[in-house]
Amino acid sequence: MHLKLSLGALVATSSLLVSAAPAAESLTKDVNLRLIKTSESEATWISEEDKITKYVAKNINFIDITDIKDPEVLANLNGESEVRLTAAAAAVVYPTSLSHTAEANTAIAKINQTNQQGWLTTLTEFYTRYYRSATGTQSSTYLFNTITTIAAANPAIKVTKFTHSFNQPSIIARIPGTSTNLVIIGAHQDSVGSTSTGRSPGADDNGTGSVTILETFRILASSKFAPKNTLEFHWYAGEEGGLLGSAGIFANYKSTAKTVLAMLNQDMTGYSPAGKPVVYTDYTNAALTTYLRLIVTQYTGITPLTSTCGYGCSDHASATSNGFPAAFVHEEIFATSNPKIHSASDTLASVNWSAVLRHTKLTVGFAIEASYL
Ligand SMILES: *[C@@H]1O[C@H](CO)[C@@H](O)[C@@H](O)[C@H]1NC(C)=O
Ligand SMILES: *[C@@H]1O[C@H](CO)[C@@H](O)[C@H](O)[C@H]1NC(C)=O
Ligand SMILES: *[C@@H]1O[C@H](CO)[C@@H](O)[C@H](O)[C@H]1NC(C)=O
Repeated sequence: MHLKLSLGALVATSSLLVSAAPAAESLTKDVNLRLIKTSESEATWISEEDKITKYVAKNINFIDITDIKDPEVLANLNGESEVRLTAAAAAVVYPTSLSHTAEANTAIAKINQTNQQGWLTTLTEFYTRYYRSATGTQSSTYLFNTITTIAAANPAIKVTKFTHSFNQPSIIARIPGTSTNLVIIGAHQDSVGSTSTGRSPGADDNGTGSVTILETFRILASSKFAPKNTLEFHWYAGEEGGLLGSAGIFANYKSTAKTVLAMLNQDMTGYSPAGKPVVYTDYTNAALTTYLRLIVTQYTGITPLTSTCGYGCSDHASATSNGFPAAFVHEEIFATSNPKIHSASDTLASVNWSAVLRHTKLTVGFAIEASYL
């Protein structure tokens, strides 16, 4: 069943649409349908499996809004108004020069890619990290245990699972600061093949993002880095199902009035024929993105390219729609991005480790610089 509807009707009638389905559709199937958006103006009810075979496998981005109830967030997702930042986020002035380069360079010198290669090897050995699969739960447990072991270096760090309506939890590691204001660095942990049951090593998409932020976290944990702002590392579940994990977490942070000063999405970092990181300018915060460009240039020695990524492209969109400033740095321009993602060919062997290193450097730089905001 596909229903395309106008955006005005969407919020008011979304609960009616399921019952307005053709009589031939069984109730059981209706209950399992999901409402997805592929643009500000389009929404469609489809099955879980269709999300994978008709959208993910064809690289059509979407946001699953079935569980999003906040009218302000829905209005943002419908493009009905300019996204309003929370007051605390709007008050942030991002510096125009960097003042913690010595400290960041010391941390960057500790990057150890042997760790990243080991973690990514294990992540890609799960048959799939699809968020509704048994192996997707197991891969999340592996990640949680790995993060917990790393966190043991600093008893102040808390590692928690953030659970969702599906079995794979997101994971949050929190390094408390002297302020409760948050700086968040995220990547998604799940993978998907061309069907929900297909093999999906997901090495680059997005295993590389996961190990990029994991090594950053390891360096800060092992040095007992004590930030001013509280630093959180997020490994989102269910990104491939339409940004599900990040939507759940940022809805929770909005409803509990958390102050987020910056969110950096770090995703797909190991494929870079052009040899330059790319900063995306859509569904991101312009001031934070300018600051990110400064950080990328400083810590990689490369002026990043600029591009747009489209609607529902990745987890930064969830931060943005909930009123938090977000930025996204990616391995390549989307048009020439890794052709192997979402297939059995997205393997460890095709990961470009020098590109992962570059992204890890800028992530460490970002974590340290932004912790002083
Ligand atoms: C991994 O991250 C990308 C963004 O880099 C996001 O679009 C996800 O859906 C996932 N892979 C892709 C490009 O589909
Ligand atoms: C890098 O990590 C590996 C384990 O993953 C370890 O055996 C090795 O000693 C580390 N190298 C350095 C220079 O710390
Ligand atoms: C691997 O990444 C590096 C660093 O970004 C880049 O310069 C190089 O061209 C890439 N190699 C391939 C084969 O894509």
